[in-house]
Amino acid sequence: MTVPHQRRRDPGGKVAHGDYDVVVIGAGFSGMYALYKLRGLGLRLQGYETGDGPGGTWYWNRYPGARVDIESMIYSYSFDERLEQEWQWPEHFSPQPDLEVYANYVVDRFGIRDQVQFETTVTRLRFDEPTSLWHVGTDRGEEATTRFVIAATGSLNATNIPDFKGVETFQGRWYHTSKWPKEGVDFVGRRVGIIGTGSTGIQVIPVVAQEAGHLTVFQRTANFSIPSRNRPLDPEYERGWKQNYRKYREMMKSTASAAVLLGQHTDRSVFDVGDAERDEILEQAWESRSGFKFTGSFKDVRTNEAANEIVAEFVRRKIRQTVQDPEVAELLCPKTHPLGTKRLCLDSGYYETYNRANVTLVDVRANPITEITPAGLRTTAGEYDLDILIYATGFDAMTGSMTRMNVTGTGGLRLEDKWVNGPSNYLGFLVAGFPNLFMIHGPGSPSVLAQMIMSAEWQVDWLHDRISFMLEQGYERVDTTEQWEENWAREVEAAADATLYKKADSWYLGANIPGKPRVFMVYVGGFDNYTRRCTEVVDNGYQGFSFT
Ligand code: N01
Repeated sequence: MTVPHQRRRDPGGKVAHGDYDVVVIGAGFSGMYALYKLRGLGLRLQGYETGDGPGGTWYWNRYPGARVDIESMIYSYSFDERLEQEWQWPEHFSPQPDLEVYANYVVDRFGIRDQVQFETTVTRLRFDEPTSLWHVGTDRGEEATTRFVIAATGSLNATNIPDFKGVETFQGRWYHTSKWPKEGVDFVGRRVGIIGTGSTGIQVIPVVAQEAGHLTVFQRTANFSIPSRNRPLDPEYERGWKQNYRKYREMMKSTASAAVLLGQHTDRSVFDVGDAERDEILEQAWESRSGFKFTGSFKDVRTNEAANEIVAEFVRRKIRQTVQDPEVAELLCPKTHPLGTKRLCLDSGYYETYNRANVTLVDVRANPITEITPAGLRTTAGEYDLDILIYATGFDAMTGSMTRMNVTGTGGLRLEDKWVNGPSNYLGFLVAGFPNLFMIHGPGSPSVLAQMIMSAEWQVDWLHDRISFMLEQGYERVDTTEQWEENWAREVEAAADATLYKKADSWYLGANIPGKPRVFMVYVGGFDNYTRRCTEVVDNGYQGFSFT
């Protein structure tokens, strides 16, 4: 449907078009699709992207070993059947370079590239009440006005470098994994240090270990990881997917994770089987080639602490069997949180890496890092001389990309002030006092706990329909209220309370950033329930939305 722009007027009757109808911030997988999809409404669209190319997460995280932990046949766009059929993934779990190539292919194939101004960061967003337009300022000193803003800014975009004393004094080279140089880094013969053993650390460590003269890993929290058993994509397997894509995509939509891992779902409890049978099931899942199939072996791993502990102990046994030095093995055994309550990692030879003579594991929980020095790093137990220091220290997740953008809503309300006690919003989309500003993968949506390409497509389609509705009805503004935000916060909290997630000091809770309010920021009730709730809200007469 094409909607003429003349429909929209300011309160005085003058046309208040703005420069654009929709500004999309970010050209990751969500932003790219938003620009494509909204074109169908005949709107004037503009994208902005900090990087010089598309891909978002898969543009920035180009550290060695970066790889998606969802199967490539699943982790891909579903909006165009020809794209599904013509694209060939070389590997079962795609490495970053393949995902970046895919992103570039998509922006060219669908004419999206010209809609994006690359190498441009949005540094300011201000809502102008008289005209109901957003003023968008960039680091190039430009300012544009637009009716709607879609913040496709990513859940894991705002880099976290811990506030160590002396970070800038280090005389060697240092990098955060998510701002990795395109030309790569030469580790040969170097003394390399890595801080962090989350999903990123666990991927980068085995690769760097193969090149470095010596690698020292500074671990604060041991994490659970299972082998990815990555391999070239089997042509037979690919054919099976391509023949059944429509059916599989529909199945994905009806799952909590927006991913279908064939044969994964079970109603079996850990306690329904005896020890020997349980071990056999876990052993098969461990050896299987389906990644997260392991956690799907039993239905209660995410919800029952005793069930979780049995599966966690299975993983610890694997670690003790793999790592030759018993002290190192023990240090690598996660004991601070239930399995899966921090992102479960998929690795390629992570635990085996600690059998190498050139790798040392340092416990910075027992002996915290006190200072970065010109020569390296100091902990309460000693000093480590380094040539290269890698921060695999994660992100100011879920909220950082929004609060760092300098966003001001109605009545001069600043987003970072509004969110001082946590990221209140409605359905993960809309923040009261910030009309016409929509988030994709916002806090309070399934975001990182569902397959993000499919959930982005679903969210964009949903927004498309809301914008279309507003244009048809001649509405200029949509907002929500604090009451509806509170209602949604209760639903998000209740979903988390039904699981073990809050038992970990994770970034899902904001626990990785000192001073950040502890609010569970991901809707863990499942993609299927989330989409049902959003649909219900609309069907019930746009509950919680106020249109002007
Ligand atoms: O970040 P993290 P990440 N002193 O926050 C440590 C996605 N992802 O980049 O656990 C010492 O998980 C911190 O220690 P602790 C995925 O969703 C996906 O690894 O806070 N250490 C932790 O070990 C993932 O969850 C893929 O005690 C400090 C590490 O740094 C998300 O991105 C691949 C410290 C940070 O881990 C983030 O993962 C990669 C300090 N002061 C990432 N501060 C795939 O698809 C922090 N740490 C496979």
